[in-house]
Amino acid sequence: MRQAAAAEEVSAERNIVVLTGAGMSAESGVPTFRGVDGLWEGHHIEMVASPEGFARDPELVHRFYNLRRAALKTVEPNAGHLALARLEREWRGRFLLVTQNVDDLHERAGSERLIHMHGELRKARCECCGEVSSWTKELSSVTRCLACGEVGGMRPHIVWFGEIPFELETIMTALKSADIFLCIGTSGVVYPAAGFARQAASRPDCRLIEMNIERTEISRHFHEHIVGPVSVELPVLVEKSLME
Ligand code: BJW
Repeated sequence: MRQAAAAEEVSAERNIVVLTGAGMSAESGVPTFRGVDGLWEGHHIEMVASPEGFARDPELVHRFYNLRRAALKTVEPNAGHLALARLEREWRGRFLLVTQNVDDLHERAGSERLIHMHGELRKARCECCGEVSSWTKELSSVTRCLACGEVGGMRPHIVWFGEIPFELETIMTALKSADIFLCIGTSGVVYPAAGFARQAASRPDCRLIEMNIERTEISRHFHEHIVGPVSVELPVLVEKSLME
């Protein structure tokens, strides 16, 4: 692929919005959603990541998130996460990293200007009082809220199907003035994130770059495609982009 061409475009422009998906963390050992191992204990993601699924079987949903929260202790940021943190530090214009991922690998790599649009595994929310708190332990149907004391209202601070993702207004504003939209490791099937490329493309001068190991549902919207794993391709793109 045309790494050099993509890098030239990146360095020449000012405002960049980066969107990451599960492919970003795949090489760190965090499973993707729609790969060959896309089922969890035989359940489709919609069964365990929806308000209906939670109402039907809260303990199943808690177990799904408890296991994934615990698994965060066994994974580390990869070279791609580190490259994005470097891009943010050394970028001369406005920078915004939007992730669909609920792991904390971007922040552990050093990213700061970061939106978790689908929530965070290491946070919990009380449906009784609305308090959002850091959470590294297990959650269950009998967990007590540390803020209001109610039992039974605690849930993962995660955006499930049918719920509205976080900070959409900030994201849309950034996309409207983006000179570059870099989309990394997402299959482009879950909205509204899957629509960000079209939104960015509505600004005629915006360059759209997609990085993935394969073509996706939204590939047609992009001007450039970097085909390969993030741990290899992102450090190369960032290095070239930051060279004067
Ligand atoms: C690599 C790699 C490597 C691998 N290097 N690449 C019908 C039509 C249109 C929309 C809808 C519809 N019916 C319902 C909807 C809406 C629904 C939706 O989009 N559903 C679709 C499935 C059809 N969306 C919603 O409900 C959202 N809310 C909403 O729409 O609210 C209404 C509203 C919005 C805006 C304004 C007003 C109202 C909420 C979506 C919540 C998504 N939640 C999940 C689970 C929770 C988080 C969790 O538990 O972890 O979020 S679903 C799951 O999918 C997760 C992910 O963030 C999300 C996206 O997945 P992602 O990241 O793309 O992963 P994969 O596995 O699909 O792809 C990985 C990619 O990486 C692949 O392409 C690989 O090739 C690549 N790759 N290794 C580079 N090394």
